[in-house]
Amino acid sequence: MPGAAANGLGFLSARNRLTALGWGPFFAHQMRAGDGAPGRIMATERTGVRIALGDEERTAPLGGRWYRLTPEHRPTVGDWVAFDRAAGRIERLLERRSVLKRIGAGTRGEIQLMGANIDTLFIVAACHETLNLARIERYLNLAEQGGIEAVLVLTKRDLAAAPDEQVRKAGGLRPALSIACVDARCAESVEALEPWRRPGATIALAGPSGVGKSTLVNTLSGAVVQATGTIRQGDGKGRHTTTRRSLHPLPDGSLLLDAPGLRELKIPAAEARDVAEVLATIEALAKSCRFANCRHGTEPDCAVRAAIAAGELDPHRLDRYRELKGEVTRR
Ligand SMILES: Nc1nc2c(ncn2[C@@H]2O[C@H](COP(=O)(O)OP(=O)(O)OP(=O)(O)O)[C@@H](O)[C@H]2O)c(=O)[nH]1
Ligand SMILES: [Mg+2]
Ligand SMILES: [Zn+2]
Repeated sequence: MPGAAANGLGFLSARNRLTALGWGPFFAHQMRAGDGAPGRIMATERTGVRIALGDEERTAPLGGRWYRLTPEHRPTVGDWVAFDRAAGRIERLLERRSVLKRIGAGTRGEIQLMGANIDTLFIVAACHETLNLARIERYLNLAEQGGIEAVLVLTKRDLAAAPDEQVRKAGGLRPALSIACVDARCAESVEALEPWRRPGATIALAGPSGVGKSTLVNTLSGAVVQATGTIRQGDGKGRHTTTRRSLHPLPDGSLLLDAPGLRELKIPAAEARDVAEVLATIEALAKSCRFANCRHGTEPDCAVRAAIAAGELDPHRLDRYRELKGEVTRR
C-alpha cells in the first residue's frame, strides 16, 4: 500500500499499524456496529485532511457538513475518526482524549485547534537569544488547559553563549518544569527527549518560526521528512517554512506533530485584554438575567439576549464568550 509505506509503518499488520498510530481502548470503545474504518488524521492539506487507516491512507475533503460546526467540533490533526471507505468521507469524529487549542488572533477570537489526542507538548524555543518567557508561559497555559504534559525544549544549544543560564531562567516558570537543552540537528543531543518518546505517544511541537521544530522532526526521524528553512539575515527570524500541520511516526514508535510557527502568539498582552473585556461585558449584563444560571439561550428575561435584540451587543461577542467559557471549564 503506498499510503502505509508513506507513513513508515509498512511492515506492520493493519491492527498493529493502528496501535502504532496511537489507537487504544479509549477509542476502540467508541466504535459502534456499522461504523466504517477507524483512522487517524495525519495532516491537513489544501483540499482536506489525510487519514491513515490500518491498511492505507486516504484524503478526504472537510465538506460543508463540518464547516457548519464550530472549529472545536471539526476534525483536526491527531483526531481519530470513523471513515466511510465507499463514500470516501469522515462519518464521525471520536471523542478526544485531549485537545490543544488557542484563541485566534483575529477580532472574532475564534477557537483554533492545534491538535487532538496529544500526550505531550514540546514547547520549542531557541536559547542562543533572549528567551521570551511570556511566550513560553502562554504555551504552558495552553498545555495545562488541554490536560497535556509540557516539556520545554531549548534548541540551538550549540550557538548559545551560556545555555545553562537559560535553562536556569526558564526553570523559574514552574516548580518541576521538564527542560531539555539540545542541538536539534544532532541525534546524540536529542536523546535527551527520550523519556517522552513512548510507542504510540503523540507529541506536538509548538514555538515560533525558525526555532527548529521541523529540524527536530528530521533528527528524531533519522531522515529528512520535513523541509526546514534558514533564518533571515536581517532580524534573525524564521521564514515560516512549515505551513501545515502533520503527524510523523518516528522509528521509536512515538508520533511527532509538526506545525507552523505562530506569528500571533507575539501579542499575548493585547489578546489577554480582549479576553478580559469580553468576559466582563457579558458577565455584567448577566447580572440582570432573571435566572442566576441563565445560559443566555431560550430562558425568559435574559438580559444578554435583550441587549443583542436591542442592537447593543454584537452577537459574536456572546459566541466568543461561550468559547472562552468552554476553554475555562472543560479542562
Ligand atoms: N545551529 C543550530 N541550528 C539549528 C538548530 N535547530 C534548528 N536550526 C536551524 O534553524 C533553521 C530553522 O529551523 P526549522 O526546523 O526550519 O525551524 P521551524 O521551527 O520548523 O520553523 P517554521 O517551520 O518556520 O515554523 C534551520 O536552518 C535549522 O538548520 C540547532 O539546534 N542549532
Ligand atoms: Mg517547520
Ligand atoms: Zn441570560
